[in-house]
Amino acid sequence: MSTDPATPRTGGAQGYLRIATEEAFATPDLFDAWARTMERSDVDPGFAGLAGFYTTSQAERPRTIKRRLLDLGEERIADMDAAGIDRALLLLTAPGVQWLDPAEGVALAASTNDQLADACRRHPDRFSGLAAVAPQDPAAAAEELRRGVTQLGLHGGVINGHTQGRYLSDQEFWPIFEAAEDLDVPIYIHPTGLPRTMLQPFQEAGLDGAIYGFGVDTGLHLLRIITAGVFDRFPRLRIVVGHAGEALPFWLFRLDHMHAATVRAERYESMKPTQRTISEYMRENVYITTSGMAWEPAIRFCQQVLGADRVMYAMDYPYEYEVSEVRTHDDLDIDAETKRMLFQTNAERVFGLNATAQV
Ligand code: 1DF
Ligand code: MN
Repeated sequence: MSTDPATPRTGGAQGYLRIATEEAFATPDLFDAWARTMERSDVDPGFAGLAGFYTTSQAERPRTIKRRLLDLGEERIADMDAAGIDRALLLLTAPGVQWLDPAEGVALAASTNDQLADACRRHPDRFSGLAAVAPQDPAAAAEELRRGVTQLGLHGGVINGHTQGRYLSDQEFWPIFEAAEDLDVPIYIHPTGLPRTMLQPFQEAGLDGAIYGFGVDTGLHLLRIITAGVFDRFPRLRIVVGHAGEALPFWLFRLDHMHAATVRAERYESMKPTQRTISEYMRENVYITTSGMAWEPAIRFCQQVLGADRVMYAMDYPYEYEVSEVRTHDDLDIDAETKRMLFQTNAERVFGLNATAQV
C-alpha cells in the first residue's frame, strides 16, 4: 500500500468510515450462463453488447474488470485498502440473471446469493450485500428477496434494469415491491444494456453503455415506477439508484410541471393522477448514490434538491476504480456531519448495516 499521505486510509480516522454502495461482483456460473446465452440464435442485442462483451473480449480493460468481478476475497480487499474503502455493499453485476429462462434465473439467483452470503460471512467487517432476484418469475423473486434478507443476512435487493424489455412499473412485478416494503429493505435499480427497442440510435454512436444510455434507461425506469403509482400503492417502499440519481434530480422542475400538465390534459391512459408530485416521491421514497459521478457540483446539487440524507457514496468497483475519486468526495466543501452522512451513516440507515446482524 502507498505511503503517500494523500492516499485514503481505512479505519475512520478522518471522522467517518467509507462505505461504497454500488460495488459489483460476478460468479463463474454467471459468466458460464452468459456464454450459453450468447450461443442462442435469438440472443438479444443489448445483452450481447454488454454481457457478451465482458464474457468474450480479450482487451485489457474488460479482462481486468472480469478478474476483479470474480474476486470476493484478497484482491478486492487489497483494492479497498488501497483506496480507503472500509466496507463494500456488493451487488450482482448487470445484467445478472435477468436474461435467463425463468427456472434457470431463479436457481442462479439463489446460488449467487448463497455465494455472496458466504463471502460476507468470511469478511463481515468488509462486505455486505444485496440479494439478486429473477424478476421474470415475480413470485419466486419476492420469495428469494425474503430468503436473502431473513436467512442470508443480505440488506435488500438489486434489480439490473429492465427484464427482457419489461419494466418494474408493470404490475406483474409488484409482488417484489410488496415483499421489499414488508421486509423494510430497499431495492437498488442498477443499469443494464438497453432494450432492443431503444438500442440502435445509442449503439450506432457508441453511447449505449455507462457513458449515457445506462442513465437514460435507468432514469426512465424510475420515472415509470413513479408515474405508474407504485409509491401510492407501496408508500414505505424505498428505491435506490446510482449515478447521481440517473440525472433525474436535474430534471425535477420540468418533470413536476409537465407531469401535472399531462395528467390534467388526460392525454395518456397510462398517466393517471398520483397522490404526490414526482419531486415529492424523489424526496420521500428514493435514495441515490454517487457511483461514477465523482463531481462536486453534481453531488452538492443532489444534496441540495433531494436532501443530504438521501445521497450516498459509491465507487462502482470494478468498473470505476480511481483513488482520486475517493479524494474528490473526501475534499468536498461540505460540513463534517454532511460528509459523514454521505460516506457512512446514510448507507447504514438505508441498508440497515448496523441493525441486521451479519450471519
Ligand atoms: C459498466 C459500467 C458496466 C457500470 C456495468 O455493469 C456497470 C461498463 C455491467 O462500463 O461497461 O455497473 N456502471 O455502473 O457504471
Ligand atoms: Mn454499477
